[in-house]
Amino acid sequence: MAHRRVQFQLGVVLAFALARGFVAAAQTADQAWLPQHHGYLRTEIPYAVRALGPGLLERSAAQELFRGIEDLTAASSYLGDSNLNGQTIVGTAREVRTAFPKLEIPNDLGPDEYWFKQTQYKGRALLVVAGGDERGAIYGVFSLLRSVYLSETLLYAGHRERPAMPIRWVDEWDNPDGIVERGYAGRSIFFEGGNVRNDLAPVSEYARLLASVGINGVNVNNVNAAPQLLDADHIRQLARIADAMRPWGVRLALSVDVASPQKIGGLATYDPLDPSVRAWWTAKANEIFALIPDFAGFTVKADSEGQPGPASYGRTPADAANTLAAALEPHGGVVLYRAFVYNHHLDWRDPKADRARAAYDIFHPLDGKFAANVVVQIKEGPIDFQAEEPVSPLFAGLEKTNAAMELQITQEYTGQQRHLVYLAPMWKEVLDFDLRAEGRSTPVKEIIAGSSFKRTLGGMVGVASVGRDGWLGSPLALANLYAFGRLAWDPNLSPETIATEWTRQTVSTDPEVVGTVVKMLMQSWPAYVNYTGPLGMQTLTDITGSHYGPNIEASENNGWGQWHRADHLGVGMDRTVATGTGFVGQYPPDVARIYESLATTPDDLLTFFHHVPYTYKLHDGKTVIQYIYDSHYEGAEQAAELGREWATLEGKIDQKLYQDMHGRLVYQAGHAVVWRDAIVQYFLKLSGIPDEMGRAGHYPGRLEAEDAKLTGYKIIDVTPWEDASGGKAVACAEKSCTAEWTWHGPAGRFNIAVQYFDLQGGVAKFTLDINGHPAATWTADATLPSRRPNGDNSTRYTVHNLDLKHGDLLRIEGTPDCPDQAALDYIEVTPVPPQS
Ligand code: GCW
Repeated sequence: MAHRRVQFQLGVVLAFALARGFVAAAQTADQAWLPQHHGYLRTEIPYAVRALGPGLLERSAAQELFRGIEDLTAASSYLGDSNLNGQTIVGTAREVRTAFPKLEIPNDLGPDEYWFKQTQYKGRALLVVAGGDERGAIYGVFSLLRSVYLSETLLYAGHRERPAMPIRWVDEWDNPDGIVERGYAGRSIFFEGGNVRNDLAPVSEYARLLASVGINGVNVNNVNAAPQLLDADHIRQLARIADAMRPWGVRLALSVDVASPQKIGGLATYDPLDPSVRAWWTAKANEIFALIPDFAGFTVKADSEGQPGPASYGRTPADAANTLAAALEPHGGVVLYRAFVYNHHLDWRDPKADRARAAYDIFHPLDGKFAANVVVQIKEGPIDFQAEEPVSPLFAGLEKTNAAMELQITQEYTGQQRHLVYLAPMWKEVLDFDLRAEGRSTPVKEIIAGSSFKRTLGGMVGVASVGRDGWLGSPLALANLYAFGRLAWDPNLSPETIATEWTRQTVSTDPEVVGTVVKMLMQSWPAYVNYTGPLGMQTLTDITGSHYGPNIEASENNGWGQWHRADHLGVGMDRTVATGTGFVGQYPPDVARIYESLATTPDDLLTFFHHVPYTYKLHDGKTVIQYIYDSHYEGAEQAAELGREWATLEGKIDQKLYQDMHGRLVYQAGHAVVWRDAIVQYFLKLSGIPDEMGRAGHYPGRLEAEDAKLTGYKIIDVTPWEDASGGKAVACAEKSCTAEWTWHGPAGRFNIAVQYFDLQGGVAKFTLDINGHPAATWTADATLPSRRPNGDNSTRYTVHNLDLKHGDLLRIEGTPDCPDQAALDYIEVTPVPPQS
């Protein structure tokens, strides 16, 4: 009998595995962190797995558990084991109690909560996974597998967990045409050509991946919402997405344009207080829920960056949110209304104007006016997902309103997945930050979980913007998606613990490998802050364009308000109450006191709160300008170190993974030098204060392209000037061009780094030759932002171990591929250290 059951179960699994094999050609959850076929453990888990109830979610839970056991134990060689006498069951707590009345199980499991334990029942082994509801059963299964895989000893002791907060969503900024806003991993997994894609297998896999870390909702479309998604035909299409995610307990949510009643409904108005508008939303919600009964709700971006909003009618965000909320309420849906509302036409000449103030100024006065099923979704910082910002004061400014924290998993301002930046340490700082509302301890994690102000709703929303290219493009960037889910489940986990869990599941269990990868992950965010914009200056990037390479003045003299106010004497924005914009006064007094005073403001946020001269001394006595120089040299060195650490893993990890990340880290080290040089030379020129260490403005071994003997190449000014060494480069408008230098240094062995601009839209070719002998040939085939040479696309290619002697001719030949003009900035000749 037992034997037959196993055979049956294996049949189910086999069918499932075959289906997965089909998916595997495309994109599967296993590519991220779910273990596959490790054959890692000889576990004592009874093999006969069954779900107690008939529900869809429980079926997924049971299948996942069986599949996991098979993976973990290399099942085929394990069938004869006596453990087959026992059984493993998955169900809701209620079902477990009915099936095993004598079993002691917790009687108070809440929604999404789980408990698992391996015990004996009537003399046979019994492993129970019980959920407070079906979703809890799924989470229990993933947690059980993870703990077995990570060799945690939870199985026999019994283990119970519940999520810290009810809303654990990801937002995708996908447009119906298949383009993902701020996505760096290819096209949408949801949409193409204006419609939902036919093949939703990757969507199911994504839901499975999300469920494995407890994420329970996905908002599938861009917050700059396309209104047509709410027409009848598209709602039918969207129902297919909901169907694909439902088996994993992941609910669908949608971004809506508040002007939809007018844009697609044919009404003359979208005034949220107009009865016809309210009726329209009610009918629309009914239509959605008829096809998607577990629809999660709406996300709203209104009166922000050109999106229509209630302000057009003199109405408030609460008016708009409550109209939508009333339509969703009878069905159990929620409204996530984004606090990212600000005027992007600010007057930059006004010293009191301050974008950072906007969210609090607009939403705090509305506290208490939002319906019970509205959640105000607040970006973690007051500006916009910068590499470093203070915590938004609005978390403390809404005591009678549900709040969720929005953060970005996709690395818009943090290297766009081309740079390794593990963001969990930054998120953790925000979660742990104690805002001291009402003069008591109110860390952000407790506010958004609802406990600080006794709210029942709240949570975390991560903008993931995944795509078809390995979910996030870079394999190590997936640690961010994993960390988001884990922190939303339990914000008390440490970033290091999470990184360790992820690495062990994804890369290797070899302690040496784990140690190296975790170290790299933990170093990566501080490194990025160092080379992009320290002391609270925000990411010093092209804020009106790519948000990627260095462009220091892009933030200034425009209405977007991401100002750092650098001039020839100093840098920073005075946001104090006494003399500045008053932003500091939005924090509760205990925190405001710290930021109001220069003496107590932490160095890493100094210029966010204060305008200081370059000669101002930080807490350790170093001047601001010297810190700018030092941190950039240190940051670039830290980026190079990441690559060196990864190099120690060759042969110890999957070769494909090794190669993929190796290429990315080499690129990152080169781009960190671009960042370093841009910011250092900019502030050197602006301040006129030399670097005590003598590095700024001096580049040993660097031979500028504009100083070379040029054939065909013409000298160009690069914009912004700081993105090229000395502000100049050369570009080729001929079939091919050359730049030639004579080596005047000593004889020896050298590395030659070639700094060129890899423009979009063409694949230029480069050759380096020495005395007419080719030393290296490569193509500029990366996909980087911008079609003009600048810091977005300035790229470094290094040729190693070349023997040079005095008088040698070093020549670069560039072959353009329109519009890529094989532009060149410099070459840099560095002696190879004797030991290598
Ligand atoms: O960070 C900015 C992004 C926009 C985005 C906006 C927002 C979806 O540059 O691409 O728009 O934030 O969060 O609404």
